[in-house]
Amino acid sequence: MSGASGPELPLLRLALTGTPGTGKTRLSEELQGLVEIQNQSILAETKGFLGQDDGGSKEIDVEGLSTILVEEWSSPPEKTQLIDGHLSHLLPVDAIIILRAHPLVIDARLHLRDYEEQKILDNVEWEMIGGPWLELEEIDIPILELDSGVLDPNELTTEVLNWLSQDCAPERPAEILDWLDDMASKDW
Ligand code: DAT
Repeated sequence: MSGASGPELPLLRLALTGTPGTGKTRLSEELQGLVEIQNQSILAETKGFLGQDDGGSKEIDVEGLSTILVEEWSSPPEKTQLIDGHLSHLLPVDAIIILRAHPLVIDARLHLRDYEEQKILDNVEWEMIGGPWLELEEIDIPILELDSGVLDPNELTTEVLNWLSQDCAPERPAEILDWLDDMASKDW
């Protein structure tokens, strides 16, 4: 859909969050041109909030970044913005899209990457226990949850655009995906 001029969308800043492997990058590519995509790590680096942790990997100071963004984002953007990043739901955004996928799907997708086993396991567990939802209990902004293990990128794009066109209604999913419940209810 790159470069297409799509439906009129509300001028909001949206987080596109989810466990690594849920398809944030892929969905961002689909939405490119319809909304302005920002990568959370690049945003953090530009603003000086991307540091080095002990293991040498890059770590975002989300609190520091949020503090300056609250001021910078005090008025609406000129174009609908989507901030792609697994911590983007912790930024001062107007609405959140959470991508989910069954832990077994995450496991398979991350094995195709150059990730260490422990990192894969940490991410699979994070997804299994509900991922970003655990950090959103106090937050009172619209949230859309989509399953990238079921919907292909094209279908996800349609869902996102429909939701935005309806001014982010409904504000919450009728039921949050619960992989543990799902597994418990299976007759093994
Ligand atoms: P993320 O950016 O959240 O880490 P990604 O966009 O790199 O995830 O996608 C991880 C892998 O999953 C990649 O191989 C593409 C595939 N993928 C992404 N979205 C998908 C979808 N809706 N259906 C099937 N596969 C998908």
